[in-house]
Amino acid sequence: MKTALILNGPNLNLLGTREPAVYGSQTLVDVEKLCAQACTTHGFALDFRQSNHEGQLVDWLHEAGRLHATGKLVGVILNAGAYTHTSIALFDAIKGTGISLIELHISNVFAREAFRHHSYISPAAKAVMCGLGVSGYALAIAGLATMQTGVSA
Ligand code: CA2
Repeated sequence: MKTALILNGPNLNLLGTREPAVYGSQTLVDVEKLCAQACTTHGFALDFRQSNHEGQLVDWLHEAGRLHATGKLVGVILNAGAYTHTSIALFDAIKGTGISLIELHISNVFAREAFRHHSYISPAAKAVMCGLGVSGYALAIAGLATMQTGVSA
């Protein structure tokens, strides 16, 4: 069974506790449950993580690259939070790994402040998804299945 690695960046541990009009009322634990269900549907093992630290996310992307090399990784879904808009280090960590990586945002970043319109992640991602709320995570897992086989369950 291949693993879907879901990485969440800074402040996403606060999901469901503030700004419900932007991010909804579900917590990160709820999102993990939703991802577990989607992974069961598609026959993937789930590895779900969150960190507020850029270097930790870089280390996890390196780990994903090593897992990809063994053929045991179906892909990565990355919500890098605000690091999306600032981090060349995350771009460098993804670039050249060959990982199927989907960049995900809960909110529609293009309908928000101008500083959220640029992403350092997008040029290194296979796909980008935003504005679908937390259900975007389940849709992105379906997207990994489609990328793998060309067909979604
Ligand atoms: O829409 C997204 O998923 C974002 O990646 C979320 C980031 C933001 O900086 C990006 O521009 C778009 C912020 C995550 C902060 O999450 C919170 C959740 C609840 C309460 C406070 C922060």
